[in-house]
Amino acid sequence: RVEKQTKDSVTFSWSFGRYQLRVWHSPFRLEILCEQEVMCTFMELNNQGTECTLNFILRATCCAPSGPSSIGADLCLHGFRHVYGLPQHADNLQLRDTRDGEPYRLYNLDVFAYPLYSRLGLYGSVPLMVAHKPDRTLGVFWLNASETFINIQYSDHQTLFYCSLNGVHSNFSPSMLRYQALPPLFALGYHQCRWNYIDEADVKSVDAGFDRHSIPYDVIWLDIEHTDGKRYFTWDPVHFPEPAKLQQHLEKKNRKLVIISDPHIKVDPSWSLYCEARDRGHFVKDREGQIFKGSCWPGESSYLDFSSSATRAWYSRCFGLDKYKGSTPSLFVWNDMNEPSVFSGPELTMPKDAVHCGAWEHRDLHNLYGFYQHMATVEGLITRSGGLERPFVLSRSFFAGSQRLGAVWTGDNVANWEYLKISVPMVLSLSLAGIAFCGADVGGFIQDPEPELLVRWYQAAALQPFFRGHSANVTNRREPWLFGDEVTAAIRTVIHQRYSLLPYWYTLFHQAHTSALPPLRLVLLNFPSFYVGGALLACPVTEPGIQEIKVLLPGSDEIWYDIHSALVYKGGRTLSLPVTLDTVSLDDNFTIPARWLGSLQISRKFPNCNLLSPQGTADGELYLDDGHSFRYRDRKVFCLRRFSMLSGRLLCRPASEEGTFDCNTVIQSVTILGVKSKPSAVIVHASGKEIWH
Ligand code: NBV
Repeated sequence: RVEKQTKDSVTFSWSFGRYQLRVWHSPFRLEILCEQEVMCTFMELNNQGTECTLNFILRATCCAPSGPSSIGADLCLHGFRHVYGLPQHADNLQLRDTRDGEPYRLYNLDVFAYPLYSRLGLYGSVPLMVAHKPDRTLGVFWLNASETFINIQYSDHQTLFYCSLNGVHSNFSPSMLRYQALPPLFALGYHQCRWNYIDEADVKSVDAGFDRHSIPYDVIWLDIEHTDGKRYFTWDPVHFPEPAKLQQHLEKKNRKLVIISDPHIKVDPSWSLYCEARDRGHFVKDREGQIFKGSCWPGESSYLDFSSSATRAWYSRCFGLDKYKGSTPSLFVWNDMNEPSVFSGPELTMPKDAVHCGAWEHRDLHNLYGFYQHMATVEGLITRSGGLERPFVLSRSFFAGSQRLGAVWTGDNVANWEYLKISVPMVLSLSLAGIAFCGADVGGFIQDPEPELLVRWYQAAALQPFFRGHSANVTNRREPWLFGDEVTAAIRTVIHQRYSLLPYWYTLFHQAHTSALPPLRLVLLNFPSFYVGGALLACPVTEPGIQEIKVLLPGSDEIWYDIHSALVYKGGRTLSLPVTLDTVSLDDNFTIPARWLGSLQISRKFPNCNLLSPQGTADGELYLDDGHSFRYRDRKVFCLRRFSMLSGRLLCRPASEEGTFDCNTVIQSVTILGVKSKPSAVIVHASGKEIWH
């Protein structure tokens, strides 16, 4: 409502006056206030005389056929000195002052072995910045999919952003930005990938290797060589003659196959899929109106125009079980090269003047190209199951909203310690920007990791949402059992630990799905520590030869338990924990705060239940459903339990009136930490009935 009007300004307010928007007419600027305090000012540069606030400056710098298409803005955030976000960059978590060099760039590009500590745009973009100061957090979201540059200037009182974008788009709607998709449970397990597993026998032998070494895993992946001449939706007839049988072989053990499907289509008039796409007008055009051609893995290729809903619908149908020969319901998909990568194009991507449906130039929607392929693939998998099953699709390129589609990863990293270290701020920055299902290739994609690095990478990645080992074609094989018993044992321990925490991860994804809170959360100013949910503090080892790790335990009133030793520590102090290769597993590297009832094991091999109770109280949730279908959503077939510990009583009760799911799960054991003296008796009740002493 209009709260106040003067000759210079008008003030609107909402939420009972808590928030206000004040518009000044000369010079024009906008102020956003919270509880009477100005948080940020838009167009403050117009107001030369006073301190800078938040400004957007419109500029026309580029003359496309459709006319000038550049827009600029600046804004000032008052009292904020820490700003995060704007993935994807291989850089520190906190955004830097850019006066010393280049601005941050958001322009989705295929950058092999990307340089570190760089503001160069990588595979995906989320134009969201989050600023934080005590008691206040503020987000700035710039909904535009064109090439974007952001300058940042910190001062004692404020942070100033300048954004400029080369283009104006979009037909993108904010409704696309809703919460994280709930992944199928298997997708939170461990994934084993390589460019490439050579043939069906190779896949089966790697699969058997996991069993032989008692290492759990859920998914094995096939890269581009599985196809017939890089024609996606086909199989190499020599190396993969019986793909459906291969999937059935895996499915018997409840394991899945993921195959790669890139957005470029081989120009091959003898291939029906190419002809269909060409004849139905599904390719991007060049500026002359001809089908755009560029080179990629198959040689001369054309690129599907995923910005067109008709093209997306056609592409989705290509995943139908009848159409995609050799596919079964246990096949899932990986979209790579979808920035898009064009080997013959400027900066290895599509020329900005290529033309999409509706006469949009590529420059206007560049950062959305991969998002739209991801969307079409997801729709394809959902449709394939008659709308019943949850999809799993990994995409290299992404935009704001990609969290609704599936997972992303940090692309072509290198097997060295610096890339392990940078993986932490990269996944935290993605999480902060809402892209919660993310991870980095374990071990580093390019080059060969030394065994110590490989182990440390497994230990760090097991604490990140998407957990996949992957390696390039020219690297040595690196299945977990190839480096001697000590390394195999360390990797086995850490993957087991991941599986024992799967119910926790799944519950965190349920929370992300319903409230948008990401599983990975920042511990401000405490790198490389981060929270996994509200309960775990993780501090991965990211340097070689480490014998001791220092962890700052947050919160002076908080009580922390070492997950391994159950030792109790008070927050607000820095702990030194001893570290060796074989003892450093997740156990040694993180502690659990007392407010959560930990790892209630629903699944597979490692039943346990930890109850963590400082001062006799603890509280937590557990979410369960069938792990794969939409029945949790459509028929409310799920179970959400709340566990609370108070005055020596542990209560387990439904946290939602709605769900009905007979999960047949029993709690096998309960561990209570922080008890001052040995209990004299333990009594267990079920439905009001005492059942055990
Ligand atoms: O398809 C091959 C690779 C893939 O393994 C990797 O994960 C992607 O990021 N792909 C890039 C293309 C070739 C990279 C040199």
